[in-house]
Amino acid sequence: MTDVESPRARLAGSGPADSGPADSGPADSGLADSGLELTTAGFARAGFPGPGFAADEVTGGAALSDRLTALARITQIGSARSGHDGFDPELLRESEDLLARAGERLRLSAGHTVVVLAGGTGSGKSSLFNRLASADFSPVGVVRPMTREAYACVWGMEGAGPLLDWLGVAERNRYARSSELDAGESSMGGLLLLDLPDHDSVLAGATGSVNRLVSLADLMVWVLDPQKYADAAVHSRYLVPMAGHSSVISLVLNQSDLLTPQEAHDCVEDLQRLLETEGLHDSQVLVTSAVTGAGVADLRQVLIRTVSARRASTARIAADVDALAARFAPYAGQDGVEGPEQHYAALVAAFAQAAGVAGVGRALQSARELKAVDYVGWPVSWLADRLLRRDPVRKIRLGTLWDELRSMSAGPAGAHRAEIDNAITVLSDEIAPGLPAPWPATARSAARSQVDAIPSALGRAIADALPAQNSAALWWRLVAVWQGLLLGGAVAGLTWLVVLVVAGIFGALQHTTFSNVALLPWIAVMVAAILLLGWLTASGCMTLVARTADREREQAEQKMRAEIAGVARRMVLLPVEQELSVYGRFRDELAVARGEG
Ligand SMILES: Nc1nc2c(ncn2[C@@H]2O[C@H](COP(=O)(O)OP(=O)(O)OP(=O)(O)O)[C@@H](O)[C@H]2O)c(=O)[nH]1
Ligand SMILES: [Mg+2]
Repeated sequence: MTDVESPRARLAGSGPADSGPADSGPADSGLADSGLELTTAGFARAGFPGPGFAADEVTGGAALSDRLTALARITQIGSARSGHDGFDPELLRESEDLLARAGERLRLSAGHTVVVLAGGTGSGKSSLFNRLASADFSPVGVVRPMTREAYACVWGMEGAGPLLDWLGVAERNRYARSSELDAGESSMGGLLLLDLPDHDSVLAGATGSVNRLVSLADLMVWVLDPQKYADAAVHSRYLVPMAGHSSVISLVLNQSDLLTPQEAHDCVEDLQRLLETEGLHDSQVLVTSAVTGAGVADLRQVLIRTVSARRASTARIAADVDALAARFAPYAGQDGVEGPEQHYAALVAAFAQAAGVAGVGRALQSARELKAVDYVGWPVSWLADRLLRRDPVRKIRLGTLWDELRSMSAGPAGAHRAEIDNAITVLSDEIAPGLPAPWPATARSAARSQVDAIPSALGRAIADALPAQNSAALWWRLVAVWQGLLLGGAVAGLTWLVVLVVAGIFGALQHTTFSNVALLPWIAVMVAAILLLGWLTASGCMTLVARTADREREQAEQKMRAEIAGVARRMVLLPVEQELSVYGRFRDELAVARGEG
């Protein structure tokens, strides 16, 4: 490989165009020596930017594959949104028809025409393949069967990769033809010629694979040799099942150099008669010799006609894609869309309002304060309240408050549900007004997709934010002990006072330190001081309790709002964002389908 020519020159100049491929023997070494292997590997590495025709130059159609794929995607998006005020069902149906017409093959590569050489072993498929390619690409030999893997020669390799992958052609068996050095070959641009192993290896009698092969081929060339052209097994196993596709099947009677012209003529007539009885009315019969080259020009003409028919149908499909994409355009609108994020805060506030966060917070605060009174309150004033019947229902209120809290955490109901509905409607109205139909409606139904589950989710959000129970703080208990001691002291002082007074009246006083009447005012002052201290303790502690309860309310409200924000995001915002991203994807795919992507 010291004087390696450019791959293009190698490809164009290395073929047996002049000498013919006859008896060239196993060509492996020859191919390697000629640098053709190097060339193929080069294409594979470079993702086929190699020499030859760019398929889209020839047909304007390499991009058509992408456009068809994009059309398939927008049709899929539209089908999920058809119906009243949705995508036009007629447009969707026409689009599906076009995609079916174009088929998977065209979506893989619109710029290529697939021609398959099939037939029995030894009929001369590889020899004809090499003849047509003007190069020893596929080894020809005496070993039967010789060809064990498919070989491909592509006139215009660009964009053929996925198609070749789909056809199952190994990278080492892919060859490219250059156009520039072969005058007159530009009409073959986009041709992908396939040399298959013999029919028994490939088709193995399975009609499924026969159909698959026919469906992928724009033309199937069935190569027959003079000895076996009428072989009943071949006809009944392969040709008869393909009768429905006879317009894309050509038969080639090869090795005509072994026959006299009269014999060749008789064979052709006989073959045509056979085909007629088998229902292959539209199949063409050609006579060739891969050795002398006779009839190869006619075969080449058939290939050229197939290529231009494919180009014409590709051009028709491209025009149809243009027309359909234009009809999809009104669904894309002029501008992109802002996300719903900016309306999120308002939605959360409305949900918090509907769930009654402020009310729950106030109830929680009251419940804490009422509970604290039992511990830090001054029992004397509590007793006075009881006696004066000032707050007879306090205990009852405390009990019902927790019930209220529990019921609120079951979720908003009634009028509050209407508030939720309203908030969602406001959000969807604000994000979608600029969008063309059907997107405002689909965004709205995305926003409302989980509306029934929202009240209970809000209830759970509130329940999760509330303390498990209304339990007393440790310091409340300590103050309760202190208040108990003070109360005990006051009661003792009062008792002392009463005893002194009663005993003094009945003159039953003993002269002890505790029975000194002079102590009376001091005891009274002491009792008054204890009562005052109890009252001061109670009111000081209640101020502290109120402050703590207020902080607890704030914290609980914050937690509730955070949980509610999560519900709003999960159940409203995310579905809307997903729908808007589908809208964005629709616009992108439409741009590709219109050839702007
Ligand atoms: N005389 C004559 N011999 C031919 C012709 N075409 C092919 N041959 C010879 O027939 C033999 C088989 O040719 P191939 O091209 O390998 O046949 P094939 O159909 O590819 O065979 P498989 O790969 O085994 O399926 C070779 O020895 C060729 O030289 C022809 O037109 N005339
Ligand atoms: Mg072969």
